Amino acid sequence: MIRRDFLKNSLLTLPVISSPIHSTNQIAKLTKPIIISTWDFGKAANAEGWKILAANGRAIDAIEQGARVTEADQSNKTVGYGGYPDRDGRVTLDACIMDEKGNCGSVMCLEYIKHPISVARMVMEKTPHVILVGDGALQFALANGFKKENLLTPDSEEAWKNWLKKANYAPVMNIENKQYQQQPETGLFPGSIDNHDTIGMLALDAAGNLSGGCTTSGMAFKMHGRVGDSPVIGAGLFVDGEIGAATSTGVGEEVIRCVGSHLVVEYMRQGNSPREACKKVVERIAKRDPIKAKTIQIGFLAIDKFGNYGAYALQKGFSYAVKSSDEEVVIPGESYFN
Ligand code: SD4
Repeated sequence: MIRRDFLKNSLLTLPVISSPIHSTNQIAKLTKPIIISTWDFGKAANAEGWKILAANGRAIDAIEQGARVTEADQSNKTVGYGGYPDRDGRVTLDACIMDEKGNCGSVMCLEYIKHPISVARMVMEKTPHVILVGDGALQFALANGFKKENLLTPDSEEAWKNWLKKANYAPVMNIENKQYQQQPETGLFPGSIDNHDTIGMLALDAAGNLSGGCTTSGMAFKMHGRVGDSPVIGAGLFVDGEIGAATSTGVGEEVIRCVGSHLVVEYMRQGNSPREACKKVVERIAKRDPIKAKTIQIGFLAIDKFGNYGAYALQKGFSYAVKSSDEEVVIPGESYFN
């Protein structure tokens, strides 16, 4: 039998592999490449990542380049350059990146470097470690050619000085419900519901490989040294090339407590759709502390290895951006509380 016939015949005898069916009876379709990101501003980050994906590039490169757009955007007060400082006036950044093989890198409490996502990638690729923190992370970045820059913009400095007048340490994030919003005079979230948050990005490339990244300046006016979920592998980000990937935004402490992104991926492993998996984790958070859950925002975003995606948040106001060859959209996230 010539090789072509052999292949044809053996394919005929192979069991038919049906599309994966999630428990919602939603039939998964294969969408790749695709890139998704938290919040409305994820659209600009996706657009940059898409350039790489559309040219058959790697998901990990799309993530890094996409995240850099948000990190460089000084109008975004919770990521990178222009991010709000901690209560001592220091801008400390957290970021991590992960690929489909479980390779990952993270930096925590990194000062003076505009692109922590790229430092995280370098930790992943150039060291035997996963995490570098604080001064060690800075030394590593400088030794690898990153430039030391002042990241505190006049706007963010002014917001911090306003905050100092009362120094009200009650971090509340992105809650649309007025009753839970910080008052504008605290300076905590000027513009209130329009405050922007961490970017978490997930991408599936044309070769079917998944990667993710997450980058943030963390909670505004946090204690110096405080690190949230964003750079913690498993909490703010998790990628399993055989299943899917997830990322989070919101009050990091609560996400760390349940190792949220890893949990989302594990729920997907059990057959839940990305949306259902995110919802289950949000429900667990809400159940653990129902009173606190009313006062904070947490959102999860997930994608499976077929390119199906979904999200779920505690509160209204969460959104995410999607870019594939079929669509370029910003989608309002569903929420536990309405
Ligand atoms: C943190 N999760 O540092 C980050 C902040 C954030 O939406 O996501 N804001 O806890």
